[in-house]
Amino acid sequence: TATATPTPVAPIPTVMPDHDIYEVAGDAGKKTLWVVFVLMLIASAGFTLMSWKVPVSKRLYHVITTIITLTAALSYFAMATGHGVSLQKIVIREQHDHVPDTYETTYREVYFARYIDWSITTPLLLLDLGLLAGMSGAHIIMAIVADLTMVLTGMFAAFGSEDTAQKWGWYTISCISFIFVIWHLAINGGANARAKGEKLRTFFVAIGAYTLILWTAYPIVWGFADGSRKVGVDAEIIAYAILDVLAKAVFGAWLLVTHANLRESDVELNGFWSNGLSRD
Ligand code: RET
Repeated sequence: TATATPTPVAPIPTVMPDHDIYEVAGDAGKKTLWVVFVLMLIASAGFTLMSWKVPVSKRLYHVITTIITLTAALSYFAMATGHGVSLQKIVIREQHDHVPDTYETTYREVYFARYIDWSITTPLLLLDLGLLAGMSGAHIIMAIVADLTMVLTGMFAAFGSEDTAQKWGWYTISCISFIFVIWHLAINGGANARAKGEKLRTFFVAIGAYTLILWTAYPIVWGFADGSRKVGVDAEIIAYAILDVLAKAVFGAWLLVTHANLRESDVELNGFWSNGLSRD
């Protein structure tokens, strides 16, 4: 006689397993942070040496550009030593049909030192470009304020919680600010650079396009890393590292070398920026 075997029923767990996931830097990420720290130091030293050949009244680009890489070096030191990073708690609700909802908790590293770095360095990068193009003080200030808005709202986005308007709301505000920055640079910077002659215009268009492409990559990396978290912390660190070296060190070298080769009238600064008192 056949006896029906009861179908086994999976017990409903009374205690949910510990689901916590940690997304933190591994060896590759940590090494990358140290490498960029050293590269930024080397770039700063190189730019300082280059400035010695230039009279003080014409050193403004050298000074600005060196501060940019030096700030990055400090920020990378902070990140490499484990400062300037916090663990962001991310709680995701999982809805189920027949059992109660469960919550999955992930802790992901947010390198907030980046935002401090960017709030100092991106305005200075804009100052480099604005002065090069011969933009007015009013336009440079507007571009810088939009840029600071972009960076600071971007930081709020990074600490925003899931399932609320925080994260992607701030991200949207940051992207709109970014469009303002690009707008000022392309439209106003472009028009002013044109007035400064063919050679300067060609250079401004080239370094402006380079800047535009690199800067646009930042919100894309953010979207994959902090945003949708499809990309791990190491990949995030490496992506930003490449962008930072290109947008700061390579940008600076290009600017300063070209500056040395352009005619004086091409890169002329007005009295306020060059300090008209200086005779050398
Ligand atoms: C964030 C996220 C929110 C949306 C936008 C962003 C843009 C960041 C940019 C950063 C540029 C950094 C540079 C650093 C050093 O050289 C904050 C990532 C629009 C454009 C150039």
